[in-house]
Amino acid sequence: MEGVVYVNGSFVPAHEASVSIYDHGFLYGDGVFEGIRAYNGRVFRLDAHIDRLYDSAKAIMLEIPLSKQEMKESILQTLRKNNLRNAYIRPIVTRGIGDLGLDPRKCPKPNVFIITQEWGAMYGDLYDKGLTAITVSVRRNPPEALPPNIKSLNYLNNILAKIEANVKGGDEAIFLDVRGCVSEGSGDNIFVVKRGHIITPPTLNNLKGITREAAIEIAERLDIPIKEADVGLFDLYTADEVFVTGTAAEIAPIVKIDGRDVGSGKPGKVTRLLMAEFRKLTESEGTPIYD
Ligand code: PXG
Repeated sequence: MEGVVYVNGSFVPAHEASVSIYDHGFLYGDGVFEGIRAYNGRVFRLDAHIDRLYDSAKAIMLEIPLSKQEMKESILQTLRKNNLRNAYIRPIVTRGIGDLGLDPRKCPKPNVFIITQEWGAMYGDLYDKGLTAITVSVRRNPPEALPPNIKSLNYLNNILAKIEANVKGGDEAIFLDVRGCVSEGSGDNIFVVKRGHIITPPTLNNLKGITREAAIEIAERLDIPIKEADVGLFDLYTADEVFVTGTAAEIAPIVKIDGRDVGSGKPGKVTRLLMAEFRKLTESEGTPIYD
């Protein structure tokens, strides 16, 4: 915990920043967040992340006490205060302090935090070797209960999936939805490649990932056929390639699922091409942090 973090308009040493035990973000996971990356002095797809943060907040009737422009400026300022160029950025908006009841109307003032930290590759040498994945027994929250598109502070569904992958020896968990269709990873979206065609599940049962969107754009630009369609376990087990996308994970190859080799058991051609193109994108676009 180094540097400073943003707390409701002030900058506070990271090790001193705290939330009240009466904050409903702490008591109930009542709040929203984002995970954003900066590469080489530029914030990747900042506007898309801010739009998603405000959409998540709107879905839970949480009014963020900053305009989008103010939020954007506060994020850039936090990065500047910490002298960061390659960073992970975590804006968090909680319902704020209330009483021990659930009712959000008892919480008059949302709390806004922005944490930034130096950040490199999440999976280290696994980008070359590929990750192993486990399909987990816990199902992704159905949209009828808690829409996976709300990036809320309640990540227990994802944490249960991660625990199961950890216990069973997988680098990442793959969720199925309540129908048994493939949903997403614990913190990333999923794609399968079969005979040169890429398929990814529609975003009713998973988060509308910003890296997912970038991967789709890249595939379209390279004329690689790509479509959204339901994916089953059979499709996963018999795919030529599988990869996941996320702000933290970037684009990462999955080479083993539930003990079965994916294709050759090595990162495939399409995945490696998308990884290289994604790297070019993160290095060339984004909102500059410094003049
Ligand atoms: N699905 C879920 C459930 C996520 O949490 C993604 C997909 C990818 O979305 P983006 O927009 O980042 O391409 C996420 C990403 C982690 C971690 O430790 C991941 C996320 C949030 C917090 C931690 O891997 N979100």
